[in-house]
Amino acid sequence: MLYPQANPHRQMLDLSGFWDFCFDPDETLTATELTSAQMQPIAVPGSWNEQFADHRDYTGTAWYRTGFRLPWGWRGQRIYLRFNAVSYVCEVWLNGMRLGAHEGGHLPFAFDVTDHVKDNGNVLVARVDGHLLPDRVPPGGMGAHPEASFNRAGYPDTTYDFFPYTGIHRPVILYTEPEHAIKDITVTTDIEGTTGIVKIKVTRSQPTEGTSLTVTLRHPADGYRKLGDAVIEGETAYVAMHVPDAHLWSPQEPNLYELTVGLAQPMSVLDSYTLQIGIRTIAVKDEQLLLNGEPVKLVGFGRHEDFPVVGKGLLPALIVKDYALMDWMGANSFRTSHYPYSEQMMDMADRLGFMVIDETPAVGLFYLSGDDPGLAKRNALCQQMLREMIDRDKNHPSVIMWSLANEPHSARLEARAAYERDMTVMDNPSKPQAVNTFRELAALARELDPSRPITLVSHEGAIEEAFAFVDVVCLNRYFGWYTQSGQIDRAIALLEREIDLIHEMYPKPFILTEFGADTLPGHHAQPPEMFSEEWQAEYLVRQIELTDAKPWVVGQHIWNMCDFKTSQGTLRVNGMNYKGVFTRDRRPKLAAHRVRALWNPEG
Ligand code: GCB
Repeated sequence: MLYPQANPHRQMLDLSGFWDFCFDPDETLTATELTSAQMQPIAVPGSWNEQFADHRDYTGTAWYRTGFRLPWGWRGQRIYLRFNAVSYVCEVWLNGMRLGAHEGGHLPFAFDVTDHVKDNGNVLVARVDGHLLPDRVPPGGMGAHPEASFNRAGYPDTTYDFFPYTGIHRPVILYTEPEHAIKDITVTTDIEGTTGIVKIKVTRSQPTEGTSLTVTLRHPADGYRKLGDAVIEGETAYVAMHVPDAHLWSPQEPNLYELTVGLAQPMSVLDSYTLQIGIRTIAVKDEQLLLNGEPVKLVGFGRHEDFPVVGKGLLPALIVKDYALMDWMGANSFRTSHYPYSEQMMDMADRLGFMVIDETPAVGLFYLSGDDPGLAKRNALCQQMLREMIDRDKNHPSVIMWSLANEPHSARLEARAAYERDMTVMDNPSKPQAVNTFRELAALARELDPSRPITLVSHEGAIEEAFAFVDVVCLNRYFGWYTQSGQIDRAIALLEREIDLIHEMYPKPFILTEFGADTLPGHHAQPPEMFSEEWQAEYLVRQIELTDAKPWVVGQHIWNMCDFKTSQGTLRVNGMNYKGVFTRDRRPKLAAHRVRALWNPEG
């Protein structure tokens, strides 16, 4: 799905702004009977939980409404309405006509509204349902179920550790496409010597006699310009271009080329679309991750889309700020924990040269021993979301890996108990349902995109047998925090023993995708003590030093870049996770300076 753009053949109108809004806890309202008296203003994009203090913890149903007029010149085009992300189920009506619904909070969906849109006075209504339920992804509503939440039930009742912000979180865009349109572009790149090979697949709306496709590749810095010839088969066209002395994309030099695809008839251009692309390769060889054929090591963070007042709403200034802070730290990468981030964030990663592990919203997945009525639907949603994520993000050079899930509860209960006794995974196989889920997801990811490695981020407590299906082993570990609290030496010894064992079982590149400690800004202790800035700094530095010493560890991502909001519970003071090396308002803690000295010594 191509992002809407304005050019001589396409137009777009961002409907962000103030919409009308009302809560519907009893689910009695209907799309056509909403009255202005019921409604209050809300900002789109933005989470409702932060805008209305009396509904902070509300994750039920609510209604959004706005109006628009069709801009001049749009008639005669195909017109679409695109929601960039709505959490969680969104059902949409235009002028009283139901357009459809979409499930899943972090990926875009669009409707063809050509036949429903009026020149004047359109009424757009969206019903948003944020219920936390066992058959949703991510799931919720499992209370303290020992197989789903490890007894860490919080309020609101999630199976994951971030606040379940709800609402229209990213822009809503009305856009046009011409009748003969470029529907999709897929770019893959390769390198032969100093020549870049760019393979482009274009899908168009309809095969039409006498139309031709042109592809232009341009490097703005050196005036390089090349035209490619397309081989057209029905709706699909293929172009392969050889770029001599290619400017490769890398974190050090995030070179981007401008790719323009044009669809034309002899006397007129019918459509065109421009995309920024990067020429690079990404591969796993032996125990290394290779970018452009060279081993690369990821340093950076797990993060969240989270900020006061907007919640999970898109905030462009925050994107710029966060990249600046990551750059200051010497980070070169991050994981979109635990859901795909905004398209604006991904564009900026391409431009600024950050390597991204792109993760689906499959966090907190569980597999019940007894009857598990939600499992089939969760699995189907995981597949849908993986498809939608790859479809959305496949052309970003910054995306170097797909992550199928974060911390599925794959361990059998007795295995978890055994793990807690001796802190090794050796004799504790995964639940077969988990293995099946990831066998299928891994196969699907490879079918959809054979060009990128895949991974799965595992929880403690079991041998993650699904590591057999992925290219890179990712683990989150909190020795010294949730277990062996306060004992850094012992934590380091256990961490080393466990990652060595797992590496023996799965000799693949390894990334420590989470390690961290809650830290109250301004709390100091000598000698260091948990929750103090000194403790966090020492804890992180020791784990960085440990993993630096292992050649097969190709990445270290601190949990978390910034403090972030969570559900309330005994483990979360103020309803916050304080593991950030920056505060929620982006001020560095002591650890930021200490880690920066390791990651960015010359900075
Ligand atoms: C984890 C989760 C992450 C949590 C973190 C923590 O393993 O992946 O979502 O926030 O632990 O702080 O407990």
